[in-house]
Amino acid sequence: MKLNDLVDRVGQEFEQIYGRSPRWIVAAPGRVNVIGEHTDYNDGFVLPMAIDRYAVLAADSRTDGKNVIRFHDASGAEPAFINLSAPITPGTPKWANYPRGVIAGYLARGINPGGLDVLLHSTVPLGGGLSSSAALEVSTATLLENVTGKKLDPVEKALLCQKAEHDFAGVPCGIMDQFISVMGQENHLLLLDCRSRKTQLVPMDDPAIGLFIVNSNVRHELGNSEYAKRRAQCESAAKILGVPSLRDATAVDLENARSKMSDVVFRRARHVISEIERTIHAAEGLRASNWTTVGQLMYASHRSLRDDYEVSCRELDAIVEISESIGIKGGIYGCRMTGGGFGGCTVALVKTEAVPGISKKMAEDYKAKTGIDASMFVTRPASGAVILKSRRAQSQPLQPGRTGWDEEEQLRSGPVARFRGRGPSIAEACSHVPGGLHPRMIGQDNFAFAGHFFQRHRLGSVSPRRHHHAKNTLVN
Ligand code: GAF
Repeated sequence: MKLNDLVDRVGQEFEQIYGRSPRWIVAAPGRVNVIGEHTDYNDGFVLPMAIDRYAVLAADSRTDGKNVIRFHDASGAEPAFINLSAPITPGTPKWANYPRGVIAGYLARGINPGGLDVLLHSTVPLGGGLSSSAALEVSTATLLENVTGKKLDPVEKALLCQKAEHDFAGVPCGIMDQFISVMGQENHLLLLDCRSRKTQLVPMDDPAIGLFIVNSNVRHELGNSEYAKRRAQCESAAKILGVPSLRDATAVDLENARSKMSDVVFRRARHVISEIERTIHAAEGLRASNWTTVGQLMYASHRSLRDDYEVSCRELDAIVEISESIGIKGGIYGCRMTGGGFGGCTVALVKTEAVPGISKKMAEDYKAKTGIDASMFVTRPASGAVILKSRRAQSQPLQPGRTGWDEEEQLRSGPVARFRGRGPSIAEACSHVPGGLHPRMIGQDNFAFAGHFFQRHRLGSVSPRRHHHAKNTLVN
């Protein structure tokens, strides 16, 4: 479902449950990691992208003045009640521990949204390794920022969400999932250096190439405990090597220290060290549109995760084997498991024109090999967290020298963008833009457009921060 349609749907669902329209709507995406698996907690590189599957939250202030956030889930899960007047601790229902942890983080920074009625509708498959939990954390954070008008720096926001997962869900995850859900950009992968936390955008805008996701529809229970074990094994390898983290070791260092560690610890470290290198090469390959090389790196990553890191499973291996049998001739350059492992999804780099044939063959062969029906979809890099409806209920004209841009409710319908909410003068000005505001101007070009617009009308300049925010608030 397109994000616009999803927003309409969530608005209606909110009305059915709470009897009025929501005042705020936000969304945060799930992700797929193209390469760089189990490297984030080793200070390495990862190369994820946001996908067009979102955790959407619609909300309004409570009408009874209670200092409680009431969370309903459109899927029918047990509702949650979070009392803001008492210390927030993990509890039941368990799914609400993600929002609980995020709310606790914002309260600790003095950011308090007050009592709210909230509805969650998520299209990120649960347990599919596509970061449904990070999407829920980041959408909660985005909602609190929208409601209060107080925004954290994006890095701090992502780290707060990661801490929520550590402290409230008990999962010692790295930083990848929350970073990409906050910072994803349409048509780009994000090369994230997990040590410096610096990011580089890697364009992925060739319509002939897509990412094909196959959900194995299995989730083996081992996941969380094995994840923590892997982290501990990596730390022990780094200690033996005498380096702060595996990011600082080379394949030669590891080989030289082989006799000092167990075979298991050696193989864990070999995966991480080689995966960091593969990730850097894959980013170069993508920049050069060298799809064959990127595909080979993806297959190598899968082998390493399967044999050295031992986080794959029979079903994921089956999907990769089927992909190899389809091959480049059939439209698949490479394929690998994605996310923490032990079930969930694979990601393949494919020729988009070949997707119908690939889907058919994959469905048949996977069913024949495992007896399970796979789900699959093709996706392109989507945008990170987005505000879809903002807190300003009243419209106020813009004043010269002020932009107010980041508080606009921005909707797009049909071929021309419409802006409504706080700025009737923006709507008016949009209609003065020769030829109207074409959808292609949404995205990269809206910066230029915004600058042009504000200069034209002498309404003051738009600061880079507001430019950034304006981009993040656009609906695709
Ligand atoms: C999970 C974690 F949440 C991430 O931080 C990352 O470690 C990933 O597994 C493996 O690459 O998604």
